[in-house]
Amino acid sequence: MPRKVAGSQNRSSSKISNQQSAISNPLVAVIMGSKSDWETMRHADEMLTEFGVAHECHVMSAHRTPQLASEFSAGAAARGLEIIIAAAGGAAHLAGVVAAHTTLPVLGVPMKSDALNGMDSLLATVQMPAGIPVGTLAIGKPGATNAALLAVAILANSRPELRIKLEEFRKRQEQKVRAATLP
Ligand code: AIR
Repeated sequence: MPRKVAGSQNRSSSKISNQQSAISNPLVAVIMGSKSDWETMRHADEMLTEFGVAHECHVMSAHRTPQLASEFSAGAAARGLEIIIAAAGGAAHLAGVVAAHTTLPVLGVPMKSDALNGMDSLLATVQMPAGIPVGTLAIGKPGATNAALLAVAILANSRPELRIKLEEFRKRQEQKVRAATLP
């Protein structure tokens, strides 16, 4: 399976590859329906890396690799994963299918699509039937970034060091906005 594994101690330098790194206990999986989603989803990868959260990235599709998607999500909790970030575009069913196979929190990121600018992805991801939730983020890069930040916030509930990092991140962000000057 195309994959990339990263963690606080040893970050794989490859983008999406078949290599495995020494990190054996990822807490977050970032999965996406196509390699073409990587340009957007690398922002989730980068944010998780910034916070030192061990994570892995894979390509899998609810439609093109349905068995892989269901096996991956059904086995995710047993492997120690705590959160799955799932991105797809168009008929974006990946997050919903994954959520159907696991009780782990699933954060959905709708990809911007050529045909409908991501509205199709957004509606396909967000409109889940009651009983199987997908926490849906914004379309595209803001959604990718915020999915990682939300994953950090969830993990921080039981990891005080992550809570401190998150508070520091917010402070730096606020300082940047306060210091902004207009031309
Ligand atoms: N996709 C892949 N399998 C099912 C879906 N919905 C999505 C991908 C990508 C879009 O289809 O997540 O956003 C286009 O994929 P590709 O591979 O044609 O570039």
